[in-house]
Amino acid sequence: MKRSTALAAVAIAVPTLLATGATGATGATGATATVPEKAQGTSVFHSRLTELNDSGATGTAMLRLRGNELTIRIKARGLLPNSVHAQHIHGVGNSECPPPSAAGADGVLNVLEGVPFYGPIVSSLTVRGSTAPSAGLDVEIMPVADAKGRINYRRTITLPATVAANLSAYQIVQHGVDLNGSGEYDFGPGASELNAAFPLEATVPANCGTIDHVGHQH
Ligand SMILES: [Ca+2]
Ligand SMILES: [Cu+2]
Repeated sequence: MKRSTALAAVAIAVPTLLATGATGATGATGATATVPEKAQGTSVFHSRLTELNDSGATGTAMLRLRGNELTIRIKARGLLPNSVHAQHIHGVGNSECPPPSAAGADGVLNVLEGVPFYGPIVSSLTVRGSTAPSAGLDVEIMPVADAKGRINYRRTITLPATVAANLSAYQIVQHGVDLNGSGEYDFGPGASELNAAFPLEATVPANCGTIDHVGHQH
């Protein structure tokens, strides 16, 4: 329980660091602004999640957007089993995931080293409750991989209007990698650059995928 207590405590402190640039996001219970007639109908998107940090974690996401309402399904595998994995939509409208060289000399790509590429959190893909950027590391409501390292996630959320209007320029990122192969998150590889009370392993990105538009439905 010691570790989960630490994770919960840090979840309060870290989101402000992760959420820089995300001011103006409205979160799950955002405004019900009217959507222009031409924007009605459903847009369909796909994302292929490819590993970062040699995590072996891959996946696919299917996204259906109507106005600002997003139904997202993520199927991922190869994640650290029986462990929580924070996941988010990130971006600044640049449609980019970090290259291996972004990891720097130590070979480990931490969250901040990825931010110039995948951008800040714009929506937290929690299992319930808030989807605001400020919930970015609220591990109590983030998905937990099963005993085989799989996450099967589905939720309908409300996106900030600015994100919904340009969804194909954003990315999906899942976090948490057992860098030292110990079978759990621990402090062997060090503490998170976001907060020293948090294991680096719990916050490093495990995969990233750009969101690609595949069509419309009416
Ligand atoms: Ca470990
Ligand atoms: Cu993230």
